[in-house]
Amino acid sequence: MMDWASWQPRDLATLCFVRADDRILLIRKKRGLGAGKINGVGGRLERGELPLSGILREAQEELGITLIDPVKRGELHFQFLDGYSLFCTVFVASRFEGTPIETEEAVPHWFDIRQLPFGEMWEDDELWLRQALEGESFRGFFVFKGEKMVSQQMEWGARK
Ligand code: 6U4
Repeated sequence: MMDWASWQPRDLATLCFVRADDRILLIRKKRGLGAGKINGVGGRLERGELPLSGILREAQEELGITLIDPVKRGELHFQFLDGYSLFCTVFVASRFEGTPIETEEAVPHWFDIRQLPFGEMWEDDELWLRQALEGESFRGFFVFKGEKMVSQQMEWGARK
């Protein structure tokens, strides 16, 4: 069993899911952790960087867009059985400036909110992404063996 109370992540990261009406902007990640998968825009924080600054930078670097209204919705705790660990702050946004472009890191794709591509996403996303898009707050605690989720625990906060 994991002792999450004393858990310390190796890295800090962010994710942002941009929702525009019934569509959501996702990326196919070209490199790094989860390369090939579809996910929100995001990545690891630089040393000393705050989550909000990090997600603004990643949206610029990965897609060439400027997020206008990212709001924090959740916190994800990932322990990998090889020893790696990652804490991720999840944002939802509804406005941005610019046009999403393919970069060296990502290819942008719009999806209908009723047809999210869970089969191509990290396994935990199906446990919280719909709720996050509806404005719920959450914390998730996950153990992964490689790309396979081997345990999960969710905590829910107030609906906006
Ligand atoms: P580099 O290659 O250093 O630019 P960077 O974009 O900083 O990479 P990277 O690629 O290591 O970060 O990936 C971290 C990203 O992966 C974060 O946005 C969170 C995401 N991520 C990792 N495990 C995840 C999981 N189980 N579920 C999920 N996102 C996950 O939804």
